[in-house]
Amino acid sequence: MEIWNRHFECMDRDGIRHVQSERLRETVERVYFNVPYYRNRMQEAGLGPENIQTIDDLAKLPFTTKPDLRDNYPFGLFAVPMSEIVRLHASSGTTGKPTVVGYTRNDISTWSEVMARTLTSAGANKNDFIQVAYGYGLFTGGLGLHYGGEKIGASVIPISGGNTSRQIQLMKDFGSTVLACTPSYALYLAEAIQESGIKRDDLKLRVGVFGAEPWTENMRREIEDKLKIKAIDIYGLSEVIGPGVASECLVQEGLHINEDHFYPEIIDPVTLKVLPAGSTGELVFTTLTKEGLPLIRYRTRDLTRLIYDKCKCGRTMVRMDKCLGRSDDMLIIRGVNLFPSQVESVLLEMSEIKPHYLLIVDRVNNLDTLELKVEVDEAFFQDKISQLESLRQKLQNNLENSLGLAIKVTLVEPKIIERSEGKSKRVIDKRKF
Ligand code: DLL
Repeated sequence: MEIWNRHFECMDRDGIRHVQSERLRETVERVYFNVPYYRNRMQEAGLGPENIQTIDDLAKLPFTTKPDLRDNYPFGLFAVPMSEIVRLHASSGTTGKPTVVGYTRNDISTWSEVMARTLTSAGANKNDFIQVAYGYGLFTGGLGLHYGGEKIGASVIPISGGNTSRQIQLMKDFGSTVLACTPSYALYLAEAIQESGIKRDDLKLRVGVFGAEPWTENMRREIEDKLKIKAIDIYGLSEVIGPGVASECLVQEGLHINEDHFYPEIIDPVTLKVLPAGSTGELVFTTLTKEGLPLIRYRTRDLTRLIYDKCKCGRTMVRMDKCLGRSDDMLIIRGVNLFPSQVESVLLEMSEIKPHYLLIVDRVNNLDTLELKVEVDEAFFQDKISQLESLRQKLQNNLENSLGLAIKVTLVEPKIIERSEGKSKRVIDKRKF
């Protein structure tokens, strides 16, 4: 198994801590002297740069959140003059102003480096054809994969998201070997390929690098079976850099965090205390090398745990578990906590059902209600109404048994639920309207 940057990716733990401490000192100085917001926050806490000497001092510093970025919209947290910024990206989010991020030339080079690591850990190299079906534009997916692909010398196909029939045609004609897109779009493409009549043998696809949204192990299996490829999970967020924060290797046992650039902590989202190694909680990142938008203890809202054992691939970089939800995606239904990914996992256990679904939450007479609309497989949809009813009942029972929650199930015809070419939308919460 190839490793892009053996020096850092396989460094011993003492070495990595040393690098992190040194880079943290530089970052804290950078934000203290260049970003009034951070200087004020540190002064309020009675701290100066001299108080932060090693990674162990990090816990003294206050957290940064998405609302802090919004309050300083658009460029207020940048640590360099705009003349040094060579790229802007933004993520739209659900409410109000987008979150804006800026990169210096060095940041773009760091991003390409971590994306080169990501693609190499998925087994890609200069002989590959990478079909980048993540959206290009303000979203970081397209250009992130693009620069990483060029860095490893692969042939990059910047097709962007959507236009499914053209995706399939170019996949065949150009001989794409690596597919980069969201897992929900990968599944949509897999079904479209089956329907197009193109045989799997006509395609050279070998591996997929999928991320930007939560997806379960069952979903991975479904995509791997349908596309006959290895499906690799890649993670990142615009604020920290975009994709390239963490990625699985071919062992597929957790995502290696590029912790020489992004230092991870796990905190309890309620008490804000750092949790002991191995606990599940909210992931927090401090950037260690970023110039344009350095972030100190940025709360991602993503829930996961960290794995410090050495991986079979030889990399020593800490791994994060597959991230199955964000604290803000968690639904509370009649007091029961539920992540959409838990529902997805149950759906994928049943071959009669497709993992195309929508959860509709409402409140009727002060009581939360949850309805699941889900597609039935084409073959079963031809069945008698009585058979469909027993299928519906079976799914409802399975959901109740696994999740401890009564969910009203409505079966719908194949292809009714809107497909997504990027991040999928699984929940409509009418309580928020
Ligand atoms: O989604 C960056 C990205 C692009 C990652 C392409 C991977 C591939 P944002 O649009 O800022 O950036 O959204 C970041 O998406 O905080 C997570 O909640 C979620 N997310 C990203 N990757 C994963 C993943 C990009 N592999 C937010 N598993 C993050 C679960 C993910 N959730």
